[in-house]
Amino acid sequence: MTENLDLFSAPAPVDPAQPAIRIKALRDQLNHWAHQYYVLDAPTVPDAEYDRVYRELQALEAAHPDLVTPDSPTQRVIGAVMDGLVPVRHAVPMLSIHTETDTEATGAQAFDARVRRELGLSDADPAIEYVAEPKFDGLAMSLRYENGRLVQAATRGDGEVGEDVTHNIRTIRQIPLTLPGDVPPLLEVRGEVYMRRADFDALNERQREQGGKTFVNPRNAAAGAVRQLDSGITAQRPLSFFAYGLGAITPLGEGGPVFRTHYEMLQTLKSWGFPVAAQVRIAVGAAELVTFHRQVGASRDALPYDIDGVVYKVNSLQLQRDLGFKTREPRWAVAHKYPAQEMATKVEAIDVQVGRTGKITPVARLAPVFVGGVTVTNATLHNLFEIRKKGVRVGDTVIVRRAGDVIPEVVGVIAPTLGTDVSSLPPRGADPALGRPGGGVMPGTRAGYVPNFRMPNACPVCGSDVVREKGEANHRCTGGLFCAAQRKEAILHFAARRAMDIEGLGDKLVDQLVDANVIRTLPDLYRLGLTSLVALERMADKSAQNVLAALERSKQTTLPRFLFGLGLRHVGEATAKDLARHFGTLDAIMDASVEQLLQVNDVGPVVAQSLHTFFQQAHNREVVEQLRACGVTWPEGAPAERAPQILAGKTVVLTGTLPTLGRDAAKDLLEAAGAKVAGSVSKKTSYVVAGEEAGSKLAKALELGVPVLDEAGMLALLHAGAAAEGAG
Ligand code: 9MJ
Repeated sequence: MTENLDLFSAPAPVDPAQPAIRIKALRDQLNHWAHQYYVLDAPTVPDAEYDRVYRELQALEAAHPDLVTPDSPTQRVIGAVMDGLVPVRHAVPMLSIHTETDTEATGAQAFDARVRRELGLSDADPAIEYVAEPKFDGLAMSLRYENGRLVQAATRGDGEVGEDVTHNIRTIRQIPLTLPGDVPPLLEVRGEVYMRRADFDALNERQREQGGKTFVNPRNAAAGAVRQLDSGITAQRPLSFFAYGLGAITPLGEGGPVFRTHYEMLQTLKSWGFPVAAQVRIAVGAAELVTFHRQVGASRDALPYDIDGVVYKVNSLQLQRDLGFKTREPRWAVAHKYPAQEMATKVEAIDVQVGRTGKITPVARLAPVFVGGVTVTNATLHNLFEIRKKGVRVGDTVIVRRAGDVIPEVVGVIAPTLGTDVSSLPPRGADPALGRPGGGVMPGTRAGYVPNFRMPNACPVCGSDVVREKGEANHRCTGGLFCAAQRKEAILHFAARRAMDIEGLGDKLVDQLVDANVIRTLPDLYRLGLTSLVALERMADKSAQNVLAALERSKQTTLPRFLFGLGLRHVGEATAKDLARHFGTLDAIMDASVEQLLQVNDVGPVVAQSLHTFFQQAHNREVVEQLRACGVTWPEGAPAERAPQILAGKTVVLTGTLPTLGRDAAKDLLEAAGAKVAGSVSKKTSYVVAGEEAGSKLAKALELGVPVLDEAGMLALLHAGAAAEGAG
C-alpha cells in the first residue's frame, strides 16, 4: 500500500527538472485515496483535501502537457465523442451460466448432484467445496490490462464479440486505470457493471429536475450509461463494479500467476484493487449452498444494489478444468435465481381507492403477472403527481415491482400506448373519452390516443368533493365518516389487533355490515345483536356468536389502544402511548389545550392542532361517550406515572420471533423505557433486538455495526438500567 505522502502542506515549488516526480507522487496519492473511498468504502481524507491535490495535479499537467498519460486520475473522462461503438472479439469467450429457478433446496442439490456425477464421485466421497457469490443485476464486462494499464473494456455482446466501451468504463472510479507492479503483463478481469440504488434514485431525481428521461430500474440506467458515445454523459451516471472472474491471462509458462482455487483468484483480484463483493463465501456441499441462498435472499432488500440470485462455482480450478463446458456454459457453475421482483405487464385500467383518512390512491389494474413470488393484479400509483411523473396511461406496458412485503408499485413505463407520442396527440381541448373531438383534423393515430388519467372531482364511493390541500401530493375525499369507504376503513382500524383487537371482524364482515347499513358509527358495533348478524349472508350462528364474544372481550382495553383505535390523523401507536402516559386519562386529553398537548413527547404543532380540533367537535365527543356507555373501559392512571426513561433518545428495531415475548409486548416494554421502536435499521439505530428467523434487518445491523441483542439481552438491559436508575 502506498503510504500517505506529505501532500497536506502547501505544494513545494516544483523544480523544473522534477515535475514528473511530483506528478507521479500526486497520482499515486489520489489513486490510493480513491481506492479507499470507492472500493473499500472507507474514506481517509476529507473531500476538500482530495480536491486540492487533484487540482494541483491538473495544474501541473496543464503546465506540462507532455507528461499527461491516459492513466492519470484526471483523464477518466475524455473529451471526444465516438461515432459508434467498435466491435471487439474476446480473446477468451465470455461465458453465460446455466440458470436454475428451482426452490432453495432443490436448485443447489441438483447442481451438486450433477457436479458429483460428472466427476464420477460416489456418496462415500467427501463433499465438494464451492464458492458462493451474489448474482449482480447489471452488465457483464471484460477489462483488459496490459502491463498494468487498462487498455480496453468490452461488453459481453454475444459472448464472442462485444463492443468497445473503454471510454465509458474509464469513468467508473471503482475500476483501477493502473495496477500495482506485481500483476501479470496480460490480465483480463471480468465482472459486472451496475448502478447502486441510491445512485439510481439520485440520477432519476436529477433527470426529472432537468426534464430529461428517467429510467425504470438501475439495470436499465447502467446499460444506457455503458453504451453512451459521449463519456461525459456516462460520467454523470455513477456506475459501480464487482469483479468475479478472469478472461485471458499471461500463461503460467510465461511467468503468469498460479491460482489453485477460484477463491484465491478473487482474493488476489481484491489485493490488486478490484472490488469483490463482501458476501462471497466458501460453501462446502449442497447444504451450505442452500444456507447461502437463504441468507443472501433474506438480506436482499437491505443491500445497496440489486441482485437477482446467487451463483455457485466449483472452487478448485483443477476440478473446473475436469468438468469443462457444455456448449458455451461451464459445467462448474450455476446461477440460482430468486423470484423476480420486477416484471413487465400491461395497465388495463386506472381506478382510485379511498382510504381511512379519505386519501384517494390511484391504482393500476394490471394483466396478472407473477412478481416477487405472488400473482399481482393491482399496483399502487401513489398519487396524481407520480402518475404524471412516470407518464403512465391505460394500455401502457409498465414495470411492476414487488420487493419483500412492500405493496406492489408501478415503477415506470417501458412501452407507451400507441398514440401517446405528442406528435399524434389531438389538439388542445380534445378528449375522445369525453366525446370532445377538439378542433381540426388530426393526422394519423387518433384511434390510439389515450387520455391522461384525471383525478375524479367527486369521491367514487360517497360523491363528496375531492380536494387537494396546498403543498400536499394527495387528493382526499371530504366525506369523513359520511363516506362508506372511510367508515369501513375506520371500523377495520378500530378493530385491528393493535387497537381494540376484535377478532373475526375482518374486511368481508365490515363490508357487509356497512353496505347493509347495520353499522354507521363505531358504537353501533357494540349494539350488534345475534339477529342482525345472522341475517347477513353466509353468517352461521356459531360465527355470529364468536364475533359477539370478541366484541364483548374487546371492551376491556387500554387507553393507548382506544386512542389509537379512534384513527385520528397523525396519531399512531407511539403517539397514543405518549398521550396516555402524559395525561393519564381520556378526559384530560380531550380537554387539553394546544399548548398542553405540545408538552407531550414527540407532539408537534400539526398533531396538537389536529387533536385539539378533533376533540372540540361535538360529534366526536359523542362517539367517545357512546362507546363508554356501551361498556368500553380502560384503567386510568395518574399523569406521567412512568417507568424510568433509561432508553430515552434511543432507537430500537425488533426483528424475527422472540422466544417468549410477543412483538407487541416487547415494543411496549421498550417504549415504556423511553425508546423509539423503528421499522428499519440505519446508522442511527441504537440496538437491534433479533429473534428466530431474523432476516434482512439483522444483516443490515451486522453490516452497519449496530449492536444486536437477543430477548434475554434486551431484558437484561432494561433491568440493569432500571436498577441503576432506582439506585441513583
Ligand atoms: C454475476 N452476474 O454476478 C458470474 N456473476 O461467472 C457472477 N456472473 C459468472 N459470476 C462466470 N457472480 C460467468 C459468469
